[in-house]
Order: sequence, then structure tokens, then C-alpha cells
Amino acid sequence: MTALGAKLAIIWSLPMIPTITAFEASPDRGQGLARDMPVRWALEEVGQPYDVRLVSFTAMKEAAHRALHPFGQIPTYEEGDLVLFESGAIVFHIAERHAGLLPLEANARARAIMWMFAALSTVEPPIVQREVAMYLERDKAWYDARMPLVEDRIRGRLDELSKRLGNAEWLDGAFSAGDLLMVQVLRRLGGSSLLEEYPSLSAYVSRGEARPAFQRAFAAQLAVFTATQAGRLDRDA
Ligand code: GTB
Repeated sequence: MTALGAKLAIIWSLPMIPTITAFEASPDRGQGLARDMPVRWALEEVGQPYDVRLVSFTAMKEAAHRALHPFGQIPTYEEGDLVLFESGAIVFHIAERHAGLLPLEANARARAIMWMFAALSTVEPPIVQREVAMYLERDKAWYDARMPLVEDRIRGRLDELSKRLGNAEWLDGAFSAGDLLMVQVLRRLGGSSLLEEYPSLSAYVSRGEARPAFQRAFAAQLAVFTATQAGRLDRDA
């Protein structure tokens, strides 16, 4: 092998470190509710190191970022020539490329993927509707009438989900990308009493949050917030 060939062989055998984007200043103040969190968590679960590029709200809407994300949002995921957006698709990609987040047995794998979709397209929508109402519609005349309706829709989903989970540790056998997304979706109810009304789901979320990979991901995004705050305090001093 030539020297160049040897160099290229080394480069090709090096693992590609993906880069994700996250809020430069997350409105959640480091609570790990923004959607870089499930991506970070998935990467930590599979032991894949990653880089993070922080983006401001202004930069998110500029052409350079829109070339990666047509809707001008975070997170994005870059790995060599591959660029992805949509946190669910990114978690799916990570789970497909690495062991640990999807079962190998075909039917169990299909069910884990089903739970990923259930988290994002069945359980999450009413939870997001509640946030939209709370943050964007509080001043509307119909707010007080709408909120109980939205909360009851959430209760309906939580009731059904808790019945299916029963006394199980995870949704379908071992912890999977389905649990990762479901726990992350349910975390958005933190601070409301809704989750507490379902002790088995509260315990399920706590089990997810207790995972070392979750803890590492949480600490990494919190460090961004803490550093931003420290920078602000320095500037204000
Ligand atoms: N479906 C997309 C995905 O799953 O990736 C949704 C991406 C998305 O909503 N991104 C948000 C964003 O970039 C950040 S996570 N928003 C900026 C914009 O649209 O201009 C959503 C989010 C934001 C804040 C909180 N919070 O403060 O608690 C929680 C979740």
C-alpha cells in the first residue's frame, strides 16, 4: 500500500463524529426539553461521541442554516455527506446505525419503531397543543374554556398509555428508541400535575431520566445554558 493509500485507509476507518445543532440560548433554561435532547440522549445511549454547533434564533432563519433545515429549526444532524433534520428521524437513524436502541429480532424491532411513531404522532400532539395554548394563547378570550379540553385530551392519552404499560419497566421488552422518545415527550408535562395523576407513567419517566445516558445528555445541554448565563452575568457586571 502506498503512503497515501495508508493515510486514506486510516481516515476511512476513523469513526465519523456527527455534529448536531442546538439552541444557543434555550428558552427552557436548561431543562432538556428542546429537541436536541432526544438526539443527545440517543447518541449517549449508543456511545457515539458528537459535536454541537450552537445557533441563535437569528442564525436559525438564515440561509446557511435553512440549507440544513428547511423550517429553520433545531436540531440538525450532519455526518459526512448526510444531513438530517427532524429529531425523530435523527434518533431513528442513530438507532439503525448502532446497537442498543432497536431490538435485532424483526418483529420486536418493528414494534419499537411503532412506539417511536406513537410517541411523536399520537401522544405528543395534545401535549404540544397545551404548550401552544399556555405560551401563545393565554391572552385569548377563549383560553380558560379551551385549556380544560386540551388537558382532558392529554389525560385520555395518558390513561391509555398507562394501561398498556401496566407494571412493565418499558413499553415492549428492553429499553428502546420508542421508550426514549416516549419518555422525552412525557417530560414536557413536567411541572404540571397531569403526569402525577398517573403514578406508573411518572415512575416510567423517572426510570428513563435515571439512565446514565440520559444524565450525560442532560448535563451537556445544561452546561450550555449555564455557560450562557455566566457570559450574560459577566457582560452585565
Ligand atoms: N418536528 C421537529 C423535530 O422534532 O425536530 C420540531 C423541531 C422544533 O420544534 N424545534 C424547535 C425550534 O427550533 C426547538 S425544540 N424552534 C425555533 C423556531 O421554530 O423558530 C421545541 C421546543 C422549544 C422550546 C422548549 N421549551 O422552552 O421548553 C421546548 C421545546
